[in-house]
Amino acid sequence: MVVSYQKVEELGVITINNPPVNALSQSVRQGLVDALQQAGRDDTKAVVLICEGRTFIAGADISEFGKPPLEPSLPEVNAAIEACPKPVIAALHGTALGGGFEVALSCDYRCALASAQVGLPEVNLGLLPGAGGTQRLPRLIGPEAALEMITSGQRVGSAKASALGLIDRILAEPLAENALAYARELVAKGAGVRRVRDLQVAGEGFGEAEFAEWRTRLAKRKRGQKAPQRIVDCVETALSKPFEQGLAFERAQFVECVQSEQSAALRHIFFAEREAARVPGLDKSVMPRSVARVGIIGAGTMGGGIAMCFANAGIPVTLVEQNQEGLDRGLGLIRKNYEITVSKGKLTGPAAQERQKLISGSTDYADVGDVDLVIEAVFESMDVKKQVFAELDEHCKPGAILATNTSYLDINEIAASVSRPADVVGLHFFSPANVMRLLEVVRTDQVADDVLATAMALGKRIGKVPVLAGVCFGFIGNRMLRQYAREAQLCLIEGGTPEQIDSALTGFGMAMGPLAVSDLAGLDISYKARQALTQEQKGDPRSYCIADALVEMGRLGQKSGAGYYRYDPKTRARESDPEVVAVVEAQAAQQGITRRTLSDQEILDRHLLALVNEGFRILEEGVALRPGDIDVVYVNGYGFPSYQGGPMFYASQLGLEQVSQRLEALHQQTGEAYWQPAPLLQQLVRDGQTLADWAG
Ligand code: T1G
Ligand code: NAD
Repeated sequence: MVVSYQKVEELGVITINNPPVNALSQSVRQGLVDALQQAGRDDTKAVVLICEGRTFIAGADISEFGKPPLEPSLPEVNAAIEACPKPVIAALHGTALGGGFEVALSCDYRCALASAQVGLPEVNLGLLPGAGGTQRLPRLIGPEAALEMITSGQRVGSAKASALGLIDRILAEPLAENALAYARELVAKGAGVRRVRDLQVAGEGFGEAEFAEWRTRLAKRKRGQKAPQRIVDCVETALSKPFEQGLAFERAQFVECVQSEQSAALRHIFFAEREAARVPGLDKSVMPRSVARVGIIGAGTMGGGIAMCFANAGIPVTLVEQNQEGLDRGLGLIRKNYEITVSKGKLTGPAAQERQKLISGSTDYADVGDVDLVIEAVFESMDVKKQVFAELDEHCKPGAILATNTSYLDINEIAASVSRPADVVGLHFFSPANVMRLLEVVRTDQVADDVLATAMALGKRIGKVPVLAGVCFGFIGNRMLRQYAREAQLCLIEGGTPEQIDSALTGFGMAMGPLAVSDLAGLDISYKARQALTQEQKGDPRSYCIADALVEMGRLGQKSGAGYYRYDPKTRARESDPEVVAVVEAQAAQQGITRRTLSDQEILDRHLLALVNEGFRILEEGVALRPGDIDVVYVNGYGFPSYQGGPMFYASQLGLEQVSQRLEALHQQTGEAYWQPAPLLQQLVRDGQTLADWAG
C-alpha cells in the first residue's frame, strides 16, 4: 500500500510510502483522496500527513508526464485536503518539492525537521507549479518572494521557510513522534482549519511595472525559456483574480507547458542525467574504494579548480607543482576565486577559509604518497604526462587511483606506462572546473571495476554529473566539438561573419557562439595542438587558416584583448573588429574561395548536424553508452541549451529521416566524407527505428 491510514488516539495519520522519493503517482493520489475521506468521516480531531523513507513527497511523478493524465489529478487531491472538516498538518523531512510542496501548502499547518528543504523546481523541467503553487505561495509570502522562489526553482531550508511563514514549527527528530505532539498541541488549543486559499495576496505596491520588470529580467536570466514567463502570468493572476479563477488559469498554463517541446527536452535531461550514472555490466556489488584524501598534480587553470571541487566537498587536497613559483600562482588563483565567490554572497568568509584550509601545497611528490586518489592536470603533452605518472607510480601507495585530466591524449598509452594500469582512469573536468557540472569518466582497456565504480560515485559526491566515455581523441565532448568548430571556420571563410555565426547559435539557445567560446578559451591552445599534428592530421586548411592567421597576428582571444572580436580593456565588452573581416577575406582569396551570403538557418544546421553525425559515430563505436549520455555531456559541458534536450534529442525531435536527408544533401553539395550520414543513422532510418528503440 503506497498510502495507509490509521487512527492514533484523537489523531488520524496518513502515511505515504512510495520509494524512492514518494512521487505523487496515480496510486498515491488515489490513496490520499481515499484516506482523507476516511479521516473526514471518523472521530479524529486532526490529521497528520507524513512520509516514510528518505523524503516527503518530492513532486509529481515526472515519468507520468507526456502520457494521458490519470484521475484523480493533483488539484483534486489538494481540494480534498482543503475540504477536510478538520485541520490537516503536513510533517516534512528531506526535500518537499513541486507537487509535494503544493500538497503541503494545501494543508492547514506545516511542521518540518530542521534539515528539511522546500521548493517548487518545476521551472527546471520546463513546467510551472500546476496544483495551486502559483496561487497559494503568493498568499503566504507575497508576489516578489513567490516569483523569486518559483522562477529560480531553488530550494529553501526550513529555517528560512519558517522565517517566511511557510513552516509553522521546526521539529527535532524523531519526526513522527514530534509531529503528532505538535498536532495534539493544535487540537488542545482548538486550532481549526486554516486554508491558505482564503488569504489575500499582500500585493500593495506590486503592479504592472513590477511584473513587467520581472518579465524583462527573466528574458535575460532564462533566455529562450517559455515557462518562466508563464509563471509571471500566473502570479499576476493570483493578485487580480479570485482563487478559483487563478487556479483554473494556472492549470491551463500548466497543461500547455507539459505538452511543450521544451518540457519534453528538460524531462529527457532529468532522466538522462540519472541514467548516465549507471554503468551496464558494472555489478552493483562492486564496492567503490574509499577516497578520504586527494592529490592534484599541476596548479594551473584546471588544477586549481579541481582542488576547489574536493575542498568544497570537504575532502582534503594536496596540490603539487613543479616549483614554488607555480605553486604560489596556483594557490593565489584559488584564493582569488574564493574571494569572488564570497563577494557574490554565494559563500560566507569563514566557510571560504575552512575550505582553503583543506588545500595544502607542495613541490614534492612524496607528499601524495598516502592519498587515495591523484589527478594529474599538467601540460597537455604525452611526454610530460608520462613523466608525472612515473613519479606517481613510484610514490603513491598501492591501491591509490591514478587519474588524468587530459583533454585529448590516449589514456591507454598513459596507463600502459605504469606498473598498475588497472588503477589508471580518466577524470576529465571542464573549465572552470569548480563551476562546470560535467565530468567525463574515461574508461581505459585495463581499468579495474572498483576504480570505475569509485570514479562514478566520486563524481556525484563532488556535485558533478559523471558520464562514462571510451578512449578516443577527445572522448565524447571534445571529439564532437572538433566537427562543430570546423563548421564555424568554414562558415566564416565561405561568407559569414563572427557576429552572424555566433548569433545563429545563441539564437538557438547556445550559451555562447563558437567563435566567442574560442576567444574565451584562447586561440593559442588549439593552435599549439595543431602545430603538433602532421599536415594530413590537420585536415582541410580552410578549417584552420583563419585561426592560425589571427594567432600569428598576436590575436589570442580575450587573454590578449583581441581574437575574433576586440575586447574593451576596461569592461571586457565584446566588439566587432573590421580587421578580422579583412583577415577572413584575405584567407578566402588565398584558398580560392568566392565568399557568398549564408543564411542563419544554414549556419545553424551545419553546426548542429556536425555534432549529431559525430554523435552517431561515437554511439556505434561505443565511446558513449547511450544517446542520453551525449546530451548530458553537451548540456552540462558545452552550453547546449537544456530546453533543446542535447544534440541527440534534437535529432530525434527533428526525425532521423530528416536528419539523414539533410546530411546527405550536404554530402552531395560538398563531397566531404564527414557529411556522409553515419552508418548507425543510416541503419536506423532503413529499419524505421528511433534512437530510443536502439538505446532500448
Ligand atoms: N518523479 C519520478 N521519479 C523521480 C522524481 C519524480 N518527481 N524525483 C526523483 N525521481 C527518481 C529518479 O529518477 C531516481 O530514479 C530516483 O528517484 C532518485 O532520484 C504538479 C508538475 C528528489 C532531490 O522536480 O530533484 O511536481 O534513477 O537520483 O540525488 O506542480 O530526485 O534511481 O531510477 O535524483 O537524492 C517537481 C525532482 C516535479 C524534483 C532526490 N519535483 N527530483 O535527489 O536522487 S514536477 C522535482 C529531484 C511537479 C506539480 C509539478 C531529486 C531529489 P532512479 P535522484 P537524489
Ligand atoms: P595550465 O598550463 O594552466 O597548467 C598546467 C600546470 O601544470 C602549470 O601550472 C605547470 O606549472 C604545471 N606542471 C607542468 N609540469 C608539471 C610537473 N611535472 N609537475 C607538477 N606540475 C607541473 O594547463 P591547464 O589548462 O590547467 O590544463 C591542464 C590539463 O588539463 C591539460 O591536460 C589540459 O588538456 C587539460 N584540460 C584543460 C582544460 C582547459 O579548458 N584549460 C579543460 C579540460 C582539461
